[in-house]
Amino acid sequence: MNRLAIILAQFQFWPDQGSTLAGDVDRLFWTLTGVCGTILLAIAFVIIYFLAKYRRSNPNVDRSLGDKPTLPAEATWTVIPFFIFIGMFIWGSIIYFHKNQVPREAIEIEVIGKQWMWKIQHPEGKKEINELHVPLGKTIKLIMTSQDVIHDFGLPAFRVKEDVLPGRYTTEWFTPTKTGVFRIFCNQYCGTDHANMTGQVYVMEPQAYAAWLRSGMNPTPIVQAGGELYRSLGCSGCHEPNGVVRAPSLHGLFGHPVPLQDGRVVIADERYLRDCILLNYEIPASYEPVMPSFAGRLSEDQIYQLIAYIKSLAANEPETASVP
Ligand code: HEC
Ligand SMILES: [Cu+2]
Repeated sequence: MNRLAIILAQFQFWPDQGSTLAGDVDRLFWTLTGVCGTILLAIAFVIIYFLAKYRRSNPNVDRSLGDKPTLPAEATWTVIPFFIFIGMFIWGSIIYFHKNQVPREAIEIEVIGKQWMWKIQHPEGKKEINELHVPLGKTIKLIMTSQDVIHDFGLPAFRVKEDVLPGRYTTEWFTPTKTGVFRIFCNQYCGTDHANMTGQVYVMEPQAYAAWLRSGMNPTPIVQAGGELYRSLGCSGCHEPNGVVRAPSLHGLFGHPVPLQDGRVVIADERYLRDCILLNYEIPASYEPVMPSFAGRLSEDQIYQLIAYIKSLAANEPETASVP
């Protein structure tokens, strides 16, 4: 088949409903379309009707202004649509907030966009390009960044898309509800080959996914790779007990609030850890700003591995662990 034939064969008027979010988004979309379409048709009908009725050549109509008060009619056609549209706004907000609230229990998968491909890595270390294998019914959280320009990881069947930006992390999540092959698009124009920056999501039965993860080479799990970096880069020399300088312990740090020297308190999330390693502009209170910047020395993969390792330090910690 040539390219055009492939595109035509894959053409879908409406994407599959492949995630828990899809039904919610579609109900809202069709309601919006229905309400707006109805109003459009009603107004168009009235315009056409009056055009015909009050045409200049028709002498048999009453053209006087009349003396009925217009306020009740005007109030009605203002107040009723007001509540309809505010209602849809609230409905849309509920779905939006739900979409932006990442569930705690999720499989975290790394996504790196670059001109013009998607590089993906699973926690167990398995890598893939322009393909994403996920298990059915499990919540997947994608932690995404870009190596060059702004991209956008779009998964129409799951009704999620999110910009993928250089220098920071963005996330998106979904819970697939049916097995199959679904499409990945780059949804942000990113240069010449933007239109070819596509791929496939394979939603598999959990056992098949587990078998797929085990197939092929035996890669290093991300957390383990991060631990190795943590030692080889000398992070452990400062951050572990008896370090060469007074540095905060990273055990139990992730997900907790950190008081900073400038008085702010920030949550130690992926963004914070990334900026600590690369930018050194947020200094935790009561520490000297002596940590060297690692900007330019680490690949995106390595930064992600270090962060995954620091996250694992928090997960293994007892609940009582507090932030230094
Ligand atoms: C020379 C010692 C030293 C080295 C090497 C070092 N750090 Fe640090 N780090 C510090 C100090 C001191 C602070 C607190 C003051 C600051 O931010 O400069 C800190 C702060 C941090 C913080 C913020 C901690 C908090 O409690 O808010 C993180 C995260 C961090 N470092 C990660 C790393 C990682 C990852 C590496 C290795 C790539 C590393 N550090 C290497 C000394 C070091
Ligand atoms: Cu792109």
